Amino acid sequence: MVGYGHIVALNDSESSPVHTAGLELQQGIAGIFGKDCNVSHGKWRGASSTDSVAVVGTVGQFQSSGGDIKQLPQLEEDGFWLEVNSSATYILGQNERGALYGAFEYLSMLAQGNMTQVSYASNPDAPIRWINQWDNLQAGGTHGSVERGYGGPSIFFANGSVKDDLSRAAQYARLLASIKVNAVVVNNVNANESMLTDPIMDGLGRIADVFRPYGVQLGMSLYFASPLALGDLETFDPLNASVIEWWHNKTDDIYRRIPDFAGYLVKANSEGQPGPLTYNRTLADGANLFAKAIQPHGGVVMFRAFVYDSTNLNESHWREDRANAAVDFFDGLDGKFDDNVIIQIKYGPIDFQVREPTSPLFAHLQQTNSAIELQISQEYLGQQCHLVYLPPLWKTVLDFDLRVDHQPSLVRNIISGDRFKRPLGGYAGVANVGTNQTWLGSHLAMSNLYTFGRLAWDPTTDPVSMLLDWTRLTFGLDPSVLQTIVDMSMESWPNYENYTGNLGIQTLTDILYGHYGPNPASQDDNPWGQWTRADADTIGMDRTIENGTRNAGQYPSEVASMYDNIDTTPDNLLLWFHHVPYTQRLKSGTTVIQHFYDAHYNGSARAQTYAPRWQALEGKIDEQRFNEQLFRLVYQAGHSLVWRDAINNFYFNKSQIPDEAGRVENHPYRIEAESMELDGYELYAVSPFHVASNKTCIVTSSNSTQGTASTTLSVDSGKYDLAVNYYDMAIGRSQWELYLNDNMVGQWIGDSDLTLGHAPSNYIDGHSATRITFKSVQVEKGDMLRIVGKPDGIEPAPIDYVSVLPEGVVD
Ligand code: GCW
Repeated sequence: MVGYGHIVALNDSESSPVHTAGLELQQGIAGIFGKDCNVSHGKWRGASSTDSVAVVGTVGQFQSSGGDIKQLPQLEEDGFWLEVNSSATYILGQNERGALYGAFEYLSMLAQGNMTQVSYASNPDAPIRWINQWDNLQAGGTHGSVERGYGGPSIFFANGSVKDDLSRAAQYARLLASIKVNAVVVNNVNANESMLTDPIMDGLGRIADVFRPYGVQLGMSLYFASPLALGDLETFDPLNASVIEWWHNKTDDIYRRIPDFAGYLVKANSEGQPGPLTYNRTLADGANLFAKAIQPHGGVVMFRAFVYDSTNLNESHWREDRANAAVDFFDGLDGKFDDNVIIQIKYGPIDFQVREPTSPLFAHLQQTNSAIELQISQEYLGQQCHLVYLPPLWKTVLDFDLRVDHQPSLVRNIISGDRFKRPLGGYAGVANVGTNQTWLGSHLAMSNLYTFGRLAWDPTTDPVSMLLDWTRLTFGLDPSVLQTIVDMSMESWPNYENYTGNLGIQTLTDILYGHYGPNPASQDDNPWGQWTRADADTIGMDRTIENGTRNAGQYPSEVASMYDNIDTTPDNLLLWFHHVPYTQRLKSGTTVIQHFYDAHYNGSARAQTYAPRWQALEGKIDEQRFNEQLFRLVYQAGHSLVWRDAINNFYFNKSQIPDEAGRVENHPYRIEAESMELDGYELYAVSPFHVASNKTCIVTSSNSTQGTASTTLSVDSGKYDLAVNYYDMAIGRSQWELYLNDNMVGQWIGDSDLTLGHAPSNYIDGHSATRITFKSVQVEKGDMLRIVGKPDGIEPAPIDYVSVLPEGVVD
């Protein structure tokens, strides 16, 4: 082990990342080894001291202190040199931020028990490694404090202002510096002109101040029509001279407060946001307006490619396709953007679905900088209530070869700037953390934030090795903990895909409300364009060139012909590119519909194994995290069954093709609530129908009186798991009690808003549908099972069914 008498940080200014690095090393070494080291800030007087020493600073600071490292290679911006030898450790950044990154990397080695001697340079693959937060100035409204955030309210804003206490913001910057993220856009892309008022800009200045010691820069989302909305001008036409001057002045105002301001993020002409098209100007005119204002200050403009018309798309037009929007809207604009503009492109052509092909736009921007937008916040992927480890999904896009001009053209090499020799590019991760202690609302979800940073630095990093690092740093070195978390995480995304939307049909969640639980019908017959075109006989989007939307033709020719031809389209994107009968055979030999059924049964069965596997770690993980994560995994097991049955029922209902294995709509262990004897409960037809077993649940007859549902059990005497499927709405805390004869088996409350920290729905639907299981209950033949439900507020203690499950059976 390398010992430390002394840490030297080569900058004594408290806001400098090198100063921070000194303190982090001191704190980290104390935490890991229980050893106190002194830190001196400022100059280093050479290695003459007999004490072992760790020196951290920039290469420039080191050299001007008389230091010399022989083999030091040229470092890139934010890069660092890390050398650990028997007498000293040298952590030298190309800039101060790089030095801090090196310090964190070194601590990460030590914390994982890696005490080896090393000497290497590490450089980022891309300069843009940004986090986007979709934070609103105030809670309320349709999307609350953080749009698509599942970790509580904003750490930056409350009640229309920047918070007074920014200690969490500082902690966030620390966390992000440790994963080499260099900027955060703090407000929602659905932006608000108030961001540009003096009080808010002053507040942003305070956020930037707490970010600065960690080398994290602040960025801001802009509302395109701000000059008009703030009442300063009567237009927001990007070519109007007063508009141009207005933005220059505002930009100067920002830089006066925040000299190291990172740049702007712009969502224009999309989902109700105004933009240059309003004035028949091009998207490039719009982007360059900001680019020119910010260029003298050294800032950049992240201009989103997520531009589409969510009001006029019409499914009755066979060739219409939202997936075409980005390439269509940016058509003819390559080369027209200023050099400090970066086009920020979501990984797929639609919207963060469980599986999408790579966005074809990456291939079209060859004289324009581009960045990929990944979503850490699991909007369409279980919202942090389901375990879904995302890097395997992200890698399907980052490693995809678009074969531009028949040359290797991996997406990660396009966004790094290498493939088309662009000066800028990189990664934007939509994180949406909140005030929840866990940041994202779930302990295991944090691996997605960690690995986002790792991939943005080096996209060739292997998903398993990053996960191992994260797990060691988060839960320690116990081999069984490592194995379990890695195994569960690595299977989690394919599994989630299995029990949600298969074969490229998209997640099949409710796209009109919540984006969480199942609602396949919501995809179609509306202008949002996330269509499946499912009817009684067929399903899938025909995106072929001759007969379909021609979307396949947006890809370079090698990729285009692969997707255009059903025989060469991979099964997992079959329904993305082709419209086929349910009886279409996959390469595996099974039919589309049977694959749906099988995948949903297999995926949800696999999800049942998570909680027991986690439970086997009891005592090896601290109690709080153990219990909180266990709760989520049990919840996920229940909700995966809701998904399974909803999707299978829906497509069985449409196609009338039975499951070859006879499982769909055949549930011998279930007792439907509506078939029980009811007192104070009445039947309720659930919408969408497929999120209730037998389409129906029961609700109390009034909001204030309790109901009872009872039935005599005819099963043989023995031990059973008693599972109750019910609905836990966001508003209301109903209470339920389950009895066998007069003995209470258990009671529970509809409080998932508290326990999950996230209330997915105000209704009885696929978001609120959930399950509680009482394990191993002794049942005698002829026992009377009784559920008493007490409504609360608008929540009428709804119950769907009870399953009386022999040991080992889940249904
Ligand atoms: O994924 C969709 C989300 C919107 C989001 C939009 C976008 C911030 O449902 O909530 O708006 O994409 O990325 O702009």
